Amino acid sequence: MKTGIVGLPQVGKTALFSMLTGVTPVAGRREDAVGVAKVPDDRLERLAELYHPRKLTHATLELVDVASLTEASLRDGTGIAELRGVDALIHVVRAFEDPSVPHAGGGIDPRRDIARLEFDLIVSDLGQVEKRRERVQKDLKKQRSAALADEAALLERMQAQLEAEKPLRTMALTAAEEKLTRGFQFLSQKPILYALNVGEDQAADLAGAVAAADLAAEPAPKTGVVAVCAKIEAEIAGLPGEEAAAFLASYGLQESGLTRLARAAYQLLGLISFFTAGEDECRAWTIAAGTRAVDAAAAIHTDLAKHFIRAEVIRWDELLALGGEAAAREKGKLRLEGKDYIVKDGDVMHIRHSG
Ligand SMILES: Nc1nc2c(ncn2[C@@H]2O[C@H](COP(=O)(O)OP(=O)(O)OP(=O)(O)O)[C@@H](O)[C@H]2O)c(=O)[nH]1
Ligand SMILES: [Mg+2]
Repeated sequence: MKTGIVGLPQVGKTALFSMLTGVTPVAGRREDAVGVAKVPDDRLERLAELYHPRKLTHATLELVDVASLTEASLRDGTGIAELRGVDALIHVVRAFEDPSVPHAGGGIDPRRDIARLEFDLIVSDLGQVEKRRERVQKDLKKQRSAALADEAALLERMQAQLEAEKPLRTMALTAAEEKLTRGFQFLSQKPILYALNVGEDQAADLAGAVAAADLAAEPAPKTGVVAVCAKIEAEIAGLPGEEAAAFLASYGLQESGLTRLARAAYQLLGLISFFTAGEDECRAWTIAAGTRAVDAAAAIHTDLAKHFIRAEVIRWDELLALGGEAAAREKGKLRLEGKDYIVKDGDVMHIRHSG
């Protein structure tokens, strides 16, 4: 999953990116910085304690810190266009007070900043819709086709939505329409996670910070909110697990920002994790909620799907409670599921195959 970090200048985008990925982009760079964050997963760690695997593989979240996102490029739209290829956006919104760090809009006002960036997404999409509409109308004059007429009608609705300054993500689309729009990679259609970058003084009460920013009530479709303190995350970045936990606790935090951010992103995108576990490797796999066992097997390896016989399935905590696969099998607790079984978050699966 690829997510793009957006936001107004000097809100902590790069700080957050570095903390999540461990990558420090060169100052003044021209290229986008791309990094991979390991998705923290306590369940996977616990499975690893049971198996002592040679290899432990977490799920990952790919992040892009867009270099061209400046005050000027936001104005002319060029910075924003870089983001078309991502699955979701993380909008870093400034909530921390610091007179030494200039703030584009003046004082702290998350709602204003969100509206402002949303407007840039909308303008960028509107340009695309208008261009495509012209093209389709020209083609329709040459040759009437049902597909083109459908597209023209949809584009007209989209244009009206955008002209009313509403993002495309709130528009109700049929599955067919959704598919039709996919190729355009519209920005205001992408799910968006607002990452409220709070000051250290607000860290102990993140829910309070979200409420204070007026972001708690009535979440819009395909949006999510998570509060993080980039400053604190920076301090724990390189610390061993226990020290990091103690440091977080000293601020009244139970989990790292990455843990909360990853959870919010999974929820927003409708993603879940299942595990494969053994002495060789314990590993977390990311799939869409509602995925069938045979398709989950394909996420591991296409051959596994092709030669799929059955999946042996047990919930991660049941497996731990029983003390391992052998005991689970003996007690008949390993369920045998077929291709159409809908994989659940936290399932540990072993795919039996004939390949
Ligand atoms: N006090 C405080 N300062 C922060 C926090 N997060 C970031 N900063 C500071 O804000 C400044 C801007 O941070 P960046 O991460 O460079 O922000 P950015 O959004 O990438 O900025 P541009 O790429 O220039 O638009 C830096 O001096 C950071 O140290 C925070 O949580 N608290
Ligand atoms: Mg930056």
